Amino acid sequence: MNISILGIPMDLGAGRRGVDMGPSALRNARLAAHLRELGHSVTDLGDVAVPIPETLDKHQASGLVFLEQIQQASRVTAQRVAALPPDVFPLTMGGDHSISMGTVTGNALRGSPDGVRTGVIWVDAHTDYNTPETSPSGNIHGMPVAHLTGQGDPVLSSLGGAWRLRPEDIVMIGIRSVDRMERELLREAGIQAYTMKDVDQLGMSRIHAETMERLSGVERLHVSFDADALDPSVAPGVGTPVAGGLTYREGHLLMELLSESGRVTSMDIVEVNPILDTHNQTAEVMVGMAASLLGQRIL
Ligand code: HAR
Ligand code: MN
Ligand code: MN
Ligand code: MN
Repeated sequence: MNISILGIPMDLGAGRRGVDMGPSALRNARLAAHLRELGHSVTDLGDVAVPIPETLDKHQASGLVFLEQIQQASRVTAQRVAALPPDVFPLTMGGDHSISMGTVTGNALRGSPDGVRTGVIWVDAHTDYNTPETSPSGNIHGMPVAHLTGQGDPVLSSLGGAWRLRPEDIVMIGIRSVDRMERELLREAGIQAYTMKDVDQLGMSRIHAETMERLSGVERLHVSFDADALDPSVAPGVGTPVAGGLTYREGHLLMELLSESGRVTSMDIVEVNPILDTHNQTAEVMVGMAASLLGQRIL
């Protein structure tokens, strides 16, 4: 397979600095080399330009933190991804989770200006379904799924023109932190979310099977993997750790089963924060997750 790696060193959507160094940490963990060992042809496209927060005025007219800069970087990200040839597997690296507004949109628009039906598997401790009205923090990395489905601020929800991610084409896995009003919005939209209770009770194998069944009608399938889905003991280098997350093996099993399905067409790795990490452990773990999704087998 032809894999294109693209970094989006964005931390404007998060409440603390450091995830802008995620792409460097993942490159340092030899992401491309690991994928080449699996037989893939890998091209590193470098990084999208993202402004440095200290150079910006935090409080803008819109009220949303760094709205204009995030919109601009998301637009460029979507264009870069949409321009990739259809046979390429885009592997996009954050950065905070706001980058997925651009990556998912770009993947849906690849080779088709109106966008094609795209499913999203959102692996995360959080549902990232706040709107500017419901967000307790104002941080845009808590809002990308809402914007992809056409809600929230029109500046962000119109990135893909008329294309929208359908709520029934989203499956969330690993969930254990949801804000009160965000929960209401999720219920109204009917989004399928597997909490950690579901992971404990059903097991990852059954969750994978149900996910594939639910997303059987989509043409493309994007995996958006937030490192904080994993337990903080496995992935300590994240800005918003939440106890009780996916084990190392639950993460790998999901990636291995998705790989076997042969249906995944793109992936994000987001929220790796090297400042909070120990010896780049979290980037190393996430490189392993990408390798499992892209064909690494134990035997
Ligand atoms: N729900 C909280 C908020 O909206 C925190 C969510 C953002 N944290 C993430 N995203 N890492 O997954 O502010
Ligand atoms: Mn290694
Ligand atoms: Mn997230
Ligand atoms: Mn998260």
